[in-house]
Amino acid sequence: MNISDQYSDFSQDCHSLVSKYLTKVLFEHLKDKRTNNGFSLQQAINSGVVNPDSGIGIYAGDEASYATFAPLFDPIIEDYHGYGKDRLHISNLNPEDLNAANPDPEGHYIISTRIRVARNLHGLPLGTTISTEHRKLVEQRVVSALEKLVGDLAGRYYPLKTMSEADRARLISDHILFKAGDRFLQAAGLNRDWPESRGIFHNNDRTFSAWVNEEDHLRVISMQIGGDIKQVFTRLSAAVAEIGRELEFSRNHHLGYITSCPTNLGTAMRASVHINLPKLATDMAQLTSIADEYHLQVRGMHGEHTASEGSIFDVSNRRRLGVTEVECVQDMYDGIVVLIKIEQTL
Ligand code: ADP
Ligand code: DAR
Repeated sequence: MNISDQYSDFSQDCHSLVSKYLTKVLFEHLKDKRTNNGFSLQQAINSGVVNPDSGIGIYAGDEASYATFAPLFDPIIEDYHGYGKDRLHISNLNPEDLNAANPDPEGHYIISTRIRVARNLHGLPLGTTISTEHRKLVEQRVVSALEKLVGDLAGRYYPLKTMSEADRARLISDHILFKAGDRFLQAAGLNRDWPESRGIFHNNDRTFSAWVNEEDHLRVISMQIGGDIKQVFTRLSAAVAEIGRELEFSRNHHLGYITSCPTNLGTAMRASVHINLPKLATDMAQLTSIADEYHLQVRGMHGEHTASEGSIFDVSNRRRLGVTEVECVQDMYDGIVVLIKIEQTL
């Protein structure tokens, strides 16, 4: 990565949070600081420098980054999450606390439901700066924990390096496998040594999967056809509890679970449905207004930075930090109930 030591003004058409808060004075104050893993400000902001269309434009290299570069991370976290630097983050993964009867039992609207959390191993650098040796150690520890899963979570690990093209295409088309990282992740250093020590684990009926060394050390994913959101959350919670018995995750009382990208801090959870809304699709202003009111994010169905296809949308919770996991799923659920009601009245 071509990391510059000189501050350069961000272009006028750059609206990222890093361009909003990284003044020349702050750059000069932070540019010679390093975390205990040697991670620098220049490495942290490189993605936002190289990609002026970034929304955020900054990644962490380790848990310490959020403290070492706090004068920059704190205002970005407050702006994105509405979460002040003195707040404490509380977790609650108990599905009994979720009020979510299937909002679409006949399957007229919801095609599939997916809930994922990100986790990083305590004491090891994040993907942006991790060495090949440490990345292999992450793979070994995570796969060892995944291979201890039993019952309906039991499955098999598929290293990307030895995966057949047919398997890869099948898993991507089933929305199970991650694609090689985009230009934002590339500029953040997250694609280094690709596909070394990357892979995917999934259970026999592909309702549970885990990504190893993509954007974070581990992504734990529960997914199934239809709108039984509570069942998907129950499976995710059980998997996270089982894996958490084997691995120590990086977290603290203020930021919750530590992630490479500050947008994922806290619960590190994205709960989404792929939902068909043919009438609302003709009124994107109304869809966007409801999404804003119910803290929802609307993406294309092939993942982040992809366009919607026809009237099928990926609708998920936007809040991740300062709310519990139950509240993340409740946010998505409550918004989906409203979207379906409005779709039915149009
Ligand atoms: P993230 O893992 O941060 O949620 P993306 O938005 O890129 O990342 O989604 C990753 C993959 O998961 C993509 O292939 C996307 O199509 C798929 N996906 C997301 N939500 C759903 C869903 N509700 N049903 C099926 N596939 C989904
Ligand atoms: N594209 C980067 C990251 C935004 C959040 N998405 C993640 N972490 N996958 C940006 O700054 O817009």
